Amino acid sequence: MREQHQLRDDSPERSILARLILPDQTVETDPLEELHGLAVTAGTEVVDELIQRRSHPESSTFLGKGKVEELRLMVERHDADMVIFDNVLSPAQIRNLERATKAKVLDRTEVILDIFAAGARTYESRLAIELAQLEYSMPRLKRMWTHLSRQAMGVGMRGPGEKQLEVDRRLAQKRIFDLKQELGKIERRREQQVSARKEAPTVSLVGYTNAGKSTLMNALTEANVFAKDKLFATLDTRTRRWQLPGWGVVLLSDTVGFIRDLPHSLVASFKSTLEETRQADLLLHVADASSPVVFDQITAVYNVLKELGIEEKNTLLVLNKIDAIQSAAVLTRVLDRYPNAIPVSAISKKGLVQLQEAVGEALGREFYDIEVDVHPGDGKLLSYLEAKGEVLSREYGDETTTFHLRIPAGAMGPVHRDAVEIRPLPGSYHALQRSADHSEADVETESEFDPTSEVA
Ligand SMILES: Nc1nc2c(ncn2[C@@H]2O[C@H](COP(=O)(O)OP(=O)(O)OP(=O)(O)O)[C@@H](O)[C@H]2O)c(=O)[nH]1
Ligand SMILES: [Mg+2]
Repeated sequence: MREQHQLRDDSPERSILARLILPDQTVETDPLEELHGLAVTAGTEVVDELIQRRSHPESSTFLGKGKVEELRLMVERHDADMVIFDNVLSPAQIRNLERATKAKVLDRTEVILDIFAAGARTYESRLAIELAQLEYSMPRLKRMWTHLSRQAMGVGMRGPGEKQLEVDRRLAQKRIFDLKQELGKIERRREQQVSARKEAPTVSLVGYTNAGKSTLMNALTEANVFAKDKLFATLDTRTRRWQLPGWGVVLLSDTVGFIRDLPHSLVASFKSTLEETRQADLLLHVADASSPVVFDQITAVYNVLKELGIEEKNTLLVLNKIDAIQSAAVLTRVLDRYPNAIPVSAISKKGLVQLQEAVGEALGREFYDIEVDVHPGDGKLLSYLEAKGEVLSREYGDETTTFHLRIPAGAMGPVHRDAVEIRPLPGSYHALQRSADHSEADVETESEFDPTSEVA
């Protein structure tokens, strides 16, 4: 037995997925699809699945007696290393199931924490995940110790005494305290940094994991952030400048995705990573409209936002992946429930113009449509115009360079001060929501991006 395991050292651990479905739960077409994604992301090979429908969990073993036996046989048949539950289990239930199945038993939270731990790259997110893991495992320390002593001394040996457990618990508490202090410091620093950087309105992408936030960020800003068909591909926040056509510059942030039943400790500890989101002027809630459980995912995201205390923020719902929707009825069903949502495809770029308009409208800022003459040598003003405004054309004269540009009213200060001449263009001073005209680039692409065509 032991030798077999050693032979397989390099190969992934073999997992069996399990889920208990209670009568009041709505269930996906494939109730284990998401857990399958999590298990694979965590690096295991899924070898079998088991589902039980039951009126309530069995208090000691979670599953009913017959199912536990079925699970044991499954583990034996596949020589599986672990069973992963889609539910949240008590430490005692895990212990009893491990005893009965002779395999490692993980619950949903542990797998999510594991994925975060493996993927965390920055100092900040490493601390956050360590804190979440410690807080989650504190009540489970006894079980962890049983594991360790079993490894060291073999099955059947007595576990560590209460004394050792107490020492251990105190160490963990001390570490939790230190981590909270350090994260608190980072959080305050972040808060200041983010608000100091606020030279432009900020928009933050939020949404269920794998909904396409990073892909949308790339499509909108050519940011080249990492996007992948993988749960929790993004764990840190990235901010990029986004030239909103006909509007000006905004800062767009992409951040970690949410998932249902996200451990509370994890949400809390990721507060500083989510600082951009907390301070954003507008949230773009990206949902995967092609998912059969899109409603549940939208609800799950609202729940996390609530937990972060930012559910009241100005939010636009973006229905992504409309290219992957098979029938028009599917999209209609979602739009019936969320009539203000904006259908897009980050991949085919359909609907992006409408999205940009909606964002401009939501941010509701007034802007000037002007011609400005600038000294060609005034490098400072030249780069200011490029940064703050949308340059529609440039003309190089002998004495001056003339820009046709749209620029937010609030950014006009340095222009008034340093430009040679400013000429407002007809109908120039207006808010975007009242404007029906678009820049040339907009008009060209708009017909291509009609979100309602091609969906059927
Ligand atoms: N068909 C289709 N697939 C898309 C679209 N947008 C994104 N995807 C795919 O969805 C998968 C997830 O995309 P990401 O952009 O990484 O998703 P995310 O929301 O950033 O996910 P996490 O960072 O893991 O939370 C990738 O395989 C993308 O190619 C879309 O509009 N249509
Ligand atoms: Mg991402």
